[in-house]
Amino acid sequence: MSKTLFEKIIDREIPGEIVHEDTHCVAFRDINPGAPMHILLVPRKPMPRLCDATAEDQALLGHLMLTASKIAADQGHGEAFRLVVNNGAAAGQSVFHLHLHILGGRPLKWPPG
Ligand code: DGP
Repeated sequence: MSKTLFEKIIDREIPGEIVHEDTHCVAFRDINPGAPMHILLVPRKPMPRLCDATAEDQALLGHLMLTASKIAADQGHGEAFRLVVNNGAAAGQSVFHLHLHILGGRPLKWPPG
């Protein structure tokens, strides 16, 4: 199977401004930021959508949440940030490799559009 765009960033085949990496995940700045802090956190394990995760992925998903919080803090926005997972095209997902959007650095309205 061909690599997803995000696997290519993880593997340094295409450029990405990486802000964090560990054995389970990689984080890099969104190419089209919707906020002063807009980082994408992706698991190294390719998984198209959150709804494709299984019980086997429980620890990985927990790791992503904790890592997202740490990244927000490292970026100076640990007290006010938003995590977004778009699941499926109708929910706005355009890259089918699970990713958490980490947004912050400006007031964020609710609900999102
Ligand atoms: P989503 O719509 O939830 O699947 O989010 C995909 C995000 O990926 C979107 O906010 C824009 C971002 N993106 C698309 N192509 C690239 C790229 O080549 N590099 C980076 N850093 N981000 C990208």
